[in-house]
Amino acid sequence: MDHPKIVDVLVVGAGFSGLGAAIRLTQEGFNDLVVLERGSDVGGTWRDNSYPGAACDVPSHLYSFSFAPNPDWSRAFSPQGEIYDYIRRVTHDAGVREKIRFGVDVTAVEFEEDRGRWTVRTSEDVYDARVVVLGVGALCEPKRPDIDGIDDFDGPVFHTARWDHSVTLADKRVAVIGTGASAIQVVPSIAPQVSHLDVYQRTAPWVLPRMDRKYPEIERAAYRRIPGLQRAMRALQYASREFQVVGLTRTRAALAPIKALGRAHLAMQVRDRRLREKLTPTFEIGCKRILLSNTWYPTLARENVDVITEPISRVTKDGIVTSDGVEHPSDVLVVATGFHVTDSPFFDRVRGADGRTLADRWEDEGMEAYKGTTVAGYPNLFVLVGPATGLGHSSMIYMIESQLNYLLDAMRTMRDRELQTVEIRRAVQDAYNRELRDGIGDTVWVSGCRSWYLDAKGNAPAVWPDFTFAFRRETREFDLSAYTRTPAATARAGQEVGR
Ligand code: N01
Repeated sequence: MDHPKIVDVLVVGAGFSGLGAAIRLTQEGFNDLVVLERGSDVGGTWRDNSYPGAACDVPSHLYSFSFAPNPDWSRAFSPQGEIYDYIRRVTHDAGVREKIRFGVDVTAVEFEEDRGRWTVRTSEDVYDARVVVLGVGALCEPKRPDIDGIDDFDGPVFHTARWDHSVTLADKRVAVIGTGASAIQVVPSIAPQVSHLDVYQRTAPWVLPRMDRKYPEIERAAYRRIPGLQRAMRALQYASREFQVVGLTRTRAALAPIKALGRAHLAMQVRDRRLREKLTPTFEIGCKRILLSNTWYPTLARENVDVITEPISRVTKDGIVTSDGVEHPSDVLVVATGFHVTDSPFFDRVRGADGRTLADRWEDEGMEAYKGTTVAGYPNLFVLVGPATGLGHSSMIYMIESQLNYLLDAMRTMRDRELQTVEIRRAVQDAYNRELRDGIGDTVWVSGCRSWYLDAKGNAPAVWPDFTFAFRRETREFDLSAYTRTPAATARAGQEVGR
């Protein structure tokens, strides 16, 4: 075997989180860094989710890096292509593209305790790294539904996050399974071209009006020219979103106006009583991500669209059979069934100091980390978009930037104190998570719905249960006293300090 490539920091993934890490680290002088990306371009989820209608449901000025504002967003909610272009431009402008190795699949990330370093195996080379930053994202591994017969379907079957652009939908009978954030963007976009569309709904989502608008040139010019204006707009968007946290985590009554808006939106857009009943949510608003669309309900009321609420029994080669025995013929099957979040296959590839994978650890003990970022038993590993960082109401980029502050301060601390490794103390991590769990019991996310925030045991380890500024505050500085550490000079002997 060839000698491993030695690198100080290895980042896995070139989506928002991995790129953010690469940019901030190189800006701070941590230049001995490589980013491994399995795809052929940057962009992560914004590269992969190219389905018709893909767009962001967080306002553009907020859904961007604070260090790379874009006055040229074309509208309040950016379409996927514009966000993808933004990520590519930011990568280029920051000069980090040359740090990225594309088409490299990371197959194993293993900590070697005697050396205090990580061995990272890939489809190409082996790397030997001091620090590993996981930027693989939470919504990156499509979850295909486990439905009897689905592999025997005669026509194309694809997930929204792996849209097959070679398939023509015009004049076809199409089935879409799922009614989450992806489905409600796809369905209105394809309904006008297909001959018939069946939408399989297991749970009716809460859908609110989408306050989207084009930004006229004069407004964009103002963002370019008036100092602080764009920042003020971002702050306004942030504050209006953050207000929801009161209802989501503390006072359910604060959700009442949002709920009333959702009910009114449905009543105004769907005249047919039977359809309206089907589309009326039966769970607490906010328990699943609140969806935004002005076109979802009118599309479901179209002549060529049926909403099917009978559970799916099986897929045949010609279509879908529901529990009432009816076979619904289809030419194309689109699965909009979400992602492996708490059970991402990538966790199987990461082995800590005791040889256990993150997948095993998190399956047995729950998906837990410290401040969403570091994990006991996995020294010098920084997980971006890790446990308890997920949001439904605001921008994940805000959470990522908070984690980057923590990462950067950890790197500076290790450099200044000449440390080889830092590892969160188990007791500190446990206490931190006990507090999180105590807080989550009162939140809306555990009020009885099914969502990607929850794990198989019904706990909600993926979601941040507080104001996002509270997370920003707790990740501002790296708290070295919570960590055991090994000094650089003695790492090879496995000596520890700070216990
Ligand atoms: O996935 P989901 P998504 N049989 O998990 C249904 C982000 N996002 O891709 O509700 C039948 O939300 C499932 O039914 P139920 C955003 O964070 C952001 O839509 O579990 N149905 C549900 O309806 C979002 O939260 C944007 O009963 C099955 C759907 O499939 C996250 O991605 C845009 C089924 C899955 O919904 C995921 O959204 C798009 C089965 N076997 C996505 N299995 C932005 O704008 C699952 N379902 C930023």
